[in-house]
Amino acid sequence: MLTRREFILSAAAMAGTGSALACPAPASSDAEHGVLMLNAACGDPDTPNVFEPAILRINPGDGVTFVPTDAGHNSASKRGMIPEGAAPWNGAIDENLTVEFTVPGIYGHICVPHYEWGMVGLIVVGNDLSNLKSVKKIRHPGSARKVFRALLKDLEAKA
Ligand SMILES: [Cu+2]
Repeated sequence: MLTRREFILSAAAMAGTGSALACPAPASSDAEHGVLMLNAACGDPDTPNVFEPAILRINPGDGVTFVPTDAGHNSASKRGMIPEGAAPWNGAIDENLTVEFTVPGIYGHICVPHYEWGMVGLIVVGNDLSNLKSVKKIRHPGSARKVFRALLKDLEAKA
C-alpha cells in the first residue's frame, strides 16, 4: 500500500503526462484513491470536462486526492449532497486536494467553473446510500442536472 506522500507524488507525476494519453488510470491503493480532473473524458474526447472516475466507491476512512491533470478545474462538495455530519470541501483551482472521508454515505461534488457544463461526480463511502433521497432533491443548472441524474441512476442500478 502506498503512503499518502507516495500516493500524492505518483498522482502529481501522472498529472504531468496530460490527458492526450489514452486514459491515465487514477492512482489507487487500498485506502488512497485518485480522481482526475480532465478536459475531456478518457476514450471519449467529445465529452468535455469530467472527473475520472465519475463515481468512486471507497471505505470509511479512505482518502481521495483530486488531481489537476488538466488545468482550470477544482472539486467542491455540493451543498445538500453530503451526509449529515460530513465536512464540506472546496479545492483551489489547479491544486491537488486530499479529502479524508469518514462519514458513510453519498457525496456529490462539482467543478465550480464547469458545474453548469456537467462536470460533477459522486463518491460513495461504505456502500451507504441512506442519503440518496435528499441527494436527489438538489436542483442543478444546465448539464449538471442530466449528468447527476445519470450518475445517481447508475448508482441505484448497482446498489
Ligand atoms: Cu472543471
